[in-house]
Amino acid sequence: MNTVAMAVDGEPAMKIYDFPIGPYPTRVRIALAEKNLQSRVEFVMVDLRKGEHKDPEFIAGKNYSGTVPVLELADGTCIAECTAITEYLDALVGEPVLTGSTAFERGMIHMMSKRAELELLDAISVYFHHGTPGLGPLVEQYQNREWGLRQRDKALRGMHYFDDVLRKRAYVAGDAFSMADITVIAGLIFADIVDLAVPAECTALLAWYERMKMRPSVKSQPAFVRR
Ligand SMILES: N[C@@H](CCC(=O)N[C@@H](CS)C(=O)NCC(=O)O)C(=O)O
Repeated sequence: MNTVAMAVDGEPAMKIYDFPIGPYPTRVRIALAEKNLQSRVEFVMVDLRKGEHKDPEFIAGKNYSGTVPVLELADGTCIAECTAITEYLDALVGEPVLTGSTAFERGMIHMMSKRAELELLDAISVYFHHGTPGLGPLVEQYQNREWGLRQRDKALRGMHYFDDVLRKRAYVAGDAFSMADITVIAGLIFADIVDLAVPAECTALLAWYERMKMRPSVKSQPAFVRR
């Protein structure tokens, strides 16, 4: 692991254990950019290709699940899971609100973000790890290709679902950008990595994605810049 960036404005530094082009870390990177909090964090690179996220030290000290991103607070407390990290960051700074203000918004955003994980992002992740060489033989010690291919098909169904949603509203969970949009964006970043094209008939999803890629918080991400 090596530190690749550090900028602190007098506030206690938080750390993000990160793999900059990874779809899940990109969720937190977008949230940080939306909230203008990048200068409050130090990014620590965890090289997934070398299996650094499976080091016993990382698992014991940072994240039992052996994944990134992880947010480490100044007192050493580690918060894993993109949804939890986004909720923490959202509560730190007022605007823009990413996880909802009213009970209705919070419920909708949490549901749609979870659905974006279940039906799209996590499904593509399983396809990546099981239906493709994934992170290579050092990391992928068990693969079940059939399970991977089923999850790829599930993700394609998920794309149709989100296309349908976006025919009815401007954003995934309502009429404002939210954590749910960020989760679908990460799903489409991952789809691109595994060469899973969004079906051409999903025109609302494709048009929404083009709009999302114009947001400064999105287009500045290494996942896009490297292309
Ligand atoms: N549920 C976790 C998933 C995180 C995740 O899968 N991150 C990827 C990075 S793109 C990872 O660490 N993959 C490595 C692996 O699963 O071996 C979250 O929301 O943070």
